[in-house]
Amino acid sequence: MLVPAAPSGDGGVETFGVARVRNIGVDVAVGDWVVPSADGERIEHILTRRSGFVRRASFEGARAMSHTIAANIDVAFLCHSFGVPPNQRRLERELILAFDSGADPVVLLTKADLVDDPEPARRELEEVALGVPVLVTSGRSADGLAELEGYVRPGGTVAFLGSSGVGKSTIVNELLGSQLQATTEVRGDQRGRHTTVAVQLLAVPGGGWLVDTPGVRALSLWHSGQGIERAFADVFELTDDCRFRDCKHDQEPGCAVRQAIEDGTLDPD
Ligand SMILES: Nc1nc2c(ncn2[C@@H]2O[C@H](COP(=O)(O)OP(=O)(O)OP(=O)(O)O)[C@@H](O)[C@H]2O)c(=O)[nH]1
Ligand SMILES: [Mg+2]
Ligand SMILES: [Zn+2]
Repeated sequence: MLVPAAPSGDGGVETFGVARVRNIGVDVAVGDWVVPSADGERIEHILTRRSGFVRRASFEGARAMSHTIAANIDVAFLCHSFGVPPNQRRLERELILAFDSGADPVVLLTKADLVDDPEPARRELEEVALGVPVLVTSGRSADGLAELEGYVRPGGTVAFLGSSGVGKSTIVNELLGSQLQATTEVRGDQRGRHTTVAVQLLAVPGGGWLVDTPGVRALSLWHSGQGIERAFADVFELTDDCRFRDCKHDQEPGCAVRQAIEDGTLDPD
């Protein structure tokens, strides 16, 4: 469950005696830094999080439980595709969530190769972007990728958020320089297929970390009894119904996410 902290060079040495969590456990999230026990079997201590993306987890009694899906994110790329009309409302909700998380948001307009003039859509998102940079990029033509690389710094963590099919994993692969993350053709209506179904922490060869996430349909605001909280919806809600708590939504029996994709009940938008 634990992986060494140092991603590069010598096969991954635990330089400072801390490791980074790749899998979601009971009290840890993807991106957490932890101190493992000497035998590496247990977590002795979880380092204080600098930032966290939170979602509502299952209701226990009348109480909504929150659950951190990614921790210690420095920069959150809010990904929107030129393949669909710009969605200002969605971006507004994403910005609230990102600011809440403690990460610095950056808006990413993907698939620039699909349009002749990127300016109209870019301007529309910029109107509601509250001064956050709106970058134009294409994973296919590699336009704008150098600018993205500037956000990936040794020790820093960049997360990709956005609807299924906008091209998150394609850009992640470009930045990694390898096809680690699976990608799938979008449907005719530009909707994705939920190719990525679990949050993934990936080490960039030159230093730094990327977090690839499943496409989420909506980002909901919810009431916890202690105020309004903001959370991710859909894919993450389904994971509560998977048989195994640490389900990777791959080949596990009783996986609610795979089932919903097969049934067509998971809205890919
Ligand atoms: N034209 C064009 N197509 C792209 C670009 N980037 C990705 N695609 C295509 O869009 C489809 C979806 O890309 P993915 O990278 O799987 O999208 P994703 O956001 O990771 O989707 P989920 O994992 O389902 O959330 C694939 O067929 C990609 O080849 C791009 O810059 N231009
Ligand atoms: Mg993906
Ligand atoms: Zn599952």
